Amino acid sequence: MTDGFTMDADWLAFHPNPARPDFGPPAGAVDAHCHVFGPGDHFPYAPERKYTPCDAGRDRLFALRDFLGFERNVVVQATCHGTDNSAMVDALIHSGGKARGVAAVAAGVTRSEIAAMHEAGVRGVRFNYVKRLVDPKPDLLYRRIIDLVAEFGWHVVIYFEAADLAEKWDFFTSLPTIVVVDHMGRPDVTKSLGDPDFARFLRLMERGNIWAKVTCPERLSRSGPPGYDDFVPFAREVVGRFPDRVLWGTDWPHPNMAMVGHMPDDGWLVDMIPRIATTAELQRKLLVDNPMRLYWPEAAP
Ligand code: 0GY
Repeated sequence: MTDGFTMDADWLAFHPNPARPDFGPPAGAVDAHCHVFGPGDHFPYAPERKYTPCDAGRDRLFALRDFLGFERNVVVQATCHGTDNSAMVDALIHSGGKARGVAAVAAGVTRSEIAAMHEAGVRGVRFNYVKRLVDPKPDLLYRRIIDLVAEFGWHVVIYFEAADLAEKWDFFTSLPTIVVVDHMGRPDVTKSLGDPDFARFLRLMERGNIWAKVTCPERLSRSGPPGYDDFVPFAREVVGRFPDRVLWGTDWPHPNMAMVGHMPDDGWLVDMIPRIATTAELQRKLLVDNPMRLYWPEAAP
């Protein structure tokens, strides 16, 4: 590990030497949820952040992409960089067209700022409702942002806790764009598939414009690595029912895992894919067709 670390970090470092996965992703596979952080001395972390991640620059991300057998990345802005998207945009610009991005923007973002990010490869905006990560903001603020980004064909990524979906239901279902739910809306995977909170999330998915990332076993599982077995039925259910509106990603470099207490091996995460998407066709949709349609429609198969 050569990246430097910030002094006040409460990070766990990403796995320095992940296993080479047995599962070979199909040609053109996209890691559709990952991040870049810093390096902090070049791209400072946001003063209002709730955690400080380990530095994890673009070159490490691109090396991991190649090692795991993927061709493209979708780099998602995380709260520790606030609404300064410089590190993410820098990664897109240096990716040779192999990365697209999802930004977090301030209330006063301008049309020309959105246009510049679009030019760099940003295709979505993320609204984060997880209270341990952000202070709540009024829906009105988000509505203005949606009006701006919809003109560019961007979608909205939402991140929330399962228990908060009921309260946000009317707002989420009023959104006019494609809406991508991070980490399946964070189900409690110790419960059954019939749990009311998960049932509510599945009802949300029944709306044609809602997509989901079947991601983050390392955050959601209580049974833990290497198999994260309790996570699997939930992800498999979502992939099986909504095969054309699901995405997968590593979540590298797995920020804020100190609270969970372990750092996953990215090779093991890739080896979970055939347990979640159980046929070659489902795997192709999850890893290639769906993310290409959303992020590289001009090159989609
Ligand atoms: C993730 C999950 C987390 C962090 C963030 O924006 C963020 O800081 O999304 C988390 O702590 O659950 O997707 O990276």
